[in-house]
Amino acid sequence: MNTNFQAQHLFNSSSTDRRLGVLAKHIDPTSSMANTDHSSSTAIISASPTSHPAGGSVFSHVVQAPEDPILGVTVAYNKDPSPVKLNLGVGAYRTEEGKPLVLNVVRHAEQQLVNDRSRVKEYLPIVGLADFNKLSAKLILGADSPAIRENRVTTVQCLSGTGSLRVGGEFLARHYHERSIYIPLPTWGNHPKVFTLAGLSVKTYRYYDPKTRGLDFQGLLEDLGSAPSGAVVLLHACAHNPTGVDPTPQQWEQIRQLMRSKALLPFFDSAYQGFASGSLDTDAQSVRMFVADGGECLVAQSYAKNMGLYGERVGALSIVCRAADVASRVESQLKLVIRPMYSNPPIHGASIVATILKDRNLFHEWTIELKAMAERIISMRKQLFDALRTRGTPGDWSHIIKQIGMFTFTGLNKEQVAFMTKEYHIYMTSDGRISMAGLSSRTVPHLADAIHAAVTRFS
Ligand code: KET
Repeated sequence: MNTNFQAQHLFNSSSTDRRLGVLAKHIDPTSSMANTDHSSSTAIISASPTSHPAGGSVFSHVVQAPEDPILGVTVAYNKDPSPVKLNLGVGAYRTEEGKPLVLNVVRHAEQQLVNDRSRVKEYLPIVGLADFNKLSAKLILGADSPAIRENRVTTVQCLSGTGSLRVGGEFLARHYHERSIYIPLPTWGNHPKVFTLAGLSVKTYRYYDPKTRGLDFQGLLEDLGSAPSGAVVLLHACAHNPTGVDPTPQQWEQIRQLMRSKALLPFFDSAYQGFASGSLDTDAQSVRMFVADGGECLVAQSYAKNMGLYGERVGALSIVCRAADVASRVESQLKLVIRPMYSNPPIHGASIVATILKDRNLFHEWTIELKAMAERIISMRKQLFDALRTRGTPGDWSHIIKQIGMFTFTGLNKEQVAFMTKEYHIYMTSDGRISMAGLSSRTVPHLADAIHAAVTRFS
C-alpha cells in the first residue's frame, strides 16, 4: 500500500510537520498563559545539523528545552535543600500535614479490586472500560440527562484530562469543518500546546481583567461574538485555571445563548468537578445548561483532582451529539484516533473510579471526602487573607477569598515571585498563581511573610 496515501488519510490536510511548525510559532513555553510571544519557539524543535558530526552524536544539535512552566516548578522545588521550602506550583492536593492524600474511598475500592481473584489484566477495548464510560457521562451530565437516555452521547476513557482534550482535539481536526479553537486568556498553560499539536488553530478570547481581578465579561462576549461561525470554544466547566474566576449562572446563560446563536461548538474542560463548590452537581451546571438545550458539545473529564488519582491517569471524553446514529459513528472514528496513539487505556484507575461510582455507599463516602478537600482549600483562603490583613500588607487582597477552586491568581508579578522563591523558598508559577491546596495552617504565616516582603519591596 502507498504510505503517502495512508498518511494523507490519517491527517487529512494537516501533516505532522505543519502541526509542529504552527506550535513552534505559537507557544511561549516560559509562560503558563496562552499568548502570542514567539520568542522561545526555537527551543522546541532543533535545527537539523548541516553536516554529520565527526565521531559525535547524531543528536548533538538538539538544544536544551525549557522545563514545563508548571511541572518544572516541582523540579526546581525538589532540588532545593531548604527545610522551609513550600511547593505551591502544581495543582495537587495536600493534607494539613503537607502530605499527598490517597482518599479512604480509593483505598476501599482498591481493596475490593485486589480481593476479587476473578479480575484479570487483559487489554481493555480501545474506548476503555464500558462501566466507567457510562458512569462518567452520568456524573457530568446528570443521572437524568435526556442526551444519555436517547443514546446521543459517546464516551471514551482517555488518559486523564489532558489525554481527553488531545483525543477530542484530534477528532475535531479530522472531522469538524472549522479548525479554529478559542481558548480563554489566560488559561491552563498546556491548552495551546495540546490543541495546536492536535491540528487545530488556536485563538484566544478575553476572559480576565487584571484591573478588577474579575471576569472581563464584555470582552468575552465581544470576542466570541466576532469569532467565525462554527468555531470551537474551550470553556472551563468550573474553577477556571489559573484565575479562579467563573461566570455567574446568569452570565453562563448569556454565553450559551451567544454561542448557540453563532453555532460555536463548546468544548468543556472539566478538571475540577466538586472542587469549586464542594458539590459535584453544582460544579457541573455550566455543562448541563449547554446539554439541556439539545445542542452538541464535547466534555473532557479528569479524575486527577476530585478523586486524587493524579498518577493513575483516568479521564473521559464525551461527545454529545444530536442523534444516536451520529454518536455511534463518532465513536467509531474516536477509535481510529486512539488506536495509533496508545492503543487502549490502562485498566486500574478506571476500575477504581467505576467501583466507586456504581456503589451507593462508596459514592457517598467519596462526596464527603471531596467536600472536605474543597472546604480545607476554602479555609486556607480565609487564613491567608486574614494573615495579610494582620500584617497590613498593602493592596486589596479580597480576591483571595472571592476566587474559586484550587488556585489563587494573586496578582504578584514575575519579579515578586522570583524574590519569594529566592528568599523564602516558596515555589509557584511565574504568573503569580498559587495552589491553595498546597497550603496548610502551619505554612500560611510563612507565605504571608513572603508576600508582604515581596509587595513592600517591589511596589
Ligand atoms: N485541565 C485543566 C484546566 C487543568 O488545570 C489540568 C491540570 C488538566 C486539564 C489536566 O489534568 P490531568 O492530570 O491530565 O487530568 N492542571 C494542573 C496540573 C498540570 O499542569 O498538569 C495544574 O495546572 O497545576
